[in-house]
Amino acid sequence: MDQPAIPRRTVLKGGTAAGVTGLALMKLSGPAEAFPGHDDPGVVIPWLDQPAPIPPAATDVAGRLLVWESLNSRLIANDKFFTVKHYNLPKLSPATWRLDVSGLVARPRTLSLADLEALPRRTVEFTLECSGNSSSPFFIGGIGNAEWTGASLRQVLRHVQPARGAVDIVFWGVDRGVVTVRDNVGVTGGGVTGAVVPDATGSLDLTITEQFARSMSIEDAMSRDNLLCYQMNGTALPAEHGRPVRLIAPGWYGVANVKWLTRIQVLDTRYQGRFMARDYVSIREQRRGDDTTWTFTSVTHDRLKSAPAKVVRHGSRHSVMGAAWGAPVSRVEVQIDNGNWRAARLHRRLRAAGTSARCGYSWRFWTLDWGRPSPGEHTVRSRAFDEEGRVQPPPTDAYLASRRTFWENNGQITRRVLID
Ligand SMILES: Nc1nc2c(c(=O)[nH]1)N[C@H]1C(S)=C(S)[C@@H](COP(=O)(O)O)O[C@H]1N2
Ligand SMILES: [Mo]
Repeated sequence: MDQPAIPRRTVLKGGTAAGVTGLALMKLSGPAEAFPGHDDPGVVIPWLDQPAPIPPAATDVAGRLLVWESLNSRLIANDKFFTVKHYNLPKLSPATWRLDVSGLVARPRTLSLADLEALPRRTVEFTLECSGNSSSPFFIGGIGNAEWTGASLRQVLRHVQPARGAVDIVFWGVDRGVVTVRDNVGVTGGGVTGAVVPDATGSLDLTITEQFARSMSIEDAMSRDNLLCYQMNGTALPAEHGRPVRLIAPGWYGVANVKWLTRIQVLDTRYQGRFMARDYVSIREQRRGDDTTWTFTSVTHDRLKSAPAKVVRHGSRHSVMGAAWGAPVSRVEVQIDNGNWRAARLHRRLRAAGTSARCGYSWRFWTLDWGRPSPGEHTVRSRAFDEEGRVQPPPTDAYLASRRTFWENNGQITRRVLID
């Protein structure tokens, strides 16, 4: 993979992470990780296919979605980082906050923020993407990249000593909301026993106030990169992003990264709450001979993906810049107007000087020199390859097309642009 020499001047211009709180003093240890290669920053040409406005039903859920054309540094500032919340926005006091770590453990513990801060701190750079990203016309910016700092989850779990038989770890947020479980127990008439009876309207729905929670197998939870995270890009975690402490599970889709953590519970059975077993579940249609079967799988790890971020004009020359993430990326190709796939130049993976951040979970930027495109409308499409040679699938890929839910869409993304 080519790793171009970048003049220092461009490095500073491209990589100053302008406006990133807490990063003002950050120096880059090498060539820019932003969009280098040109001495002038160029003129960004906005895509013709702009995302739809966030529908009213979703304005409380999703916010600050990434404007792809604005992407110019690898880290997204805290106040520009997309947010997703399904219930209320908790306001927790870091001073009185406590984390209860209990369940099937030998030594249950209650930890304060100071307790966590006293443990060795680790920083991981990780691209957080909502698994619903790219699945509706308004939701194409549910992604961001930051440096996350905190204590090792593995260390805390080892302290409490999960007992024999422990299989699942539940991460509870404090946020909660009223949810209705449809078709409760699925009984009609005679089979109803105990407390489960139809309400006055004859409905068997069960309405409860459920806390946000996600779980992980104990093996997954013990992965060395998981953090009980209290800092984002070098400053205290903002309220929207889970203050004072959230789980950061690098390599997992957004939903696994539980914000406003209040309790970690070790169980001897799989937890099957809303966000494990009912919501964020991919439903796929499978053909077996003449038969159709359905699979239901909870959203877990990220998938290999890329997106064109912007077209930039430098004089009469144009370039396409973009990002690739979700797996260790080995190369990216770009297709213009259904022409041949062309190799993009992958930018070097760099870590910010002065931090020990691991950056293996971070998106990588890429650039295609487009030369002098003809005036008129063009399509721009990218595809990423991982280190094992797997390719980001086209939307027509059979497995992708078998989904009947909108989670986990990692299909190739096509944008439209008008060159004048
Ligand atoms: N407690 C709690 N944690 C949560 C959520 C939530 O609603 N409540 N949303 C999840 C989802 S679906 C996503 S995509 C990410 C978004 O993280 P961010 O808001 O910091 O970008 O948070 C996850 N963690
Ligand atoms: Mo999400």
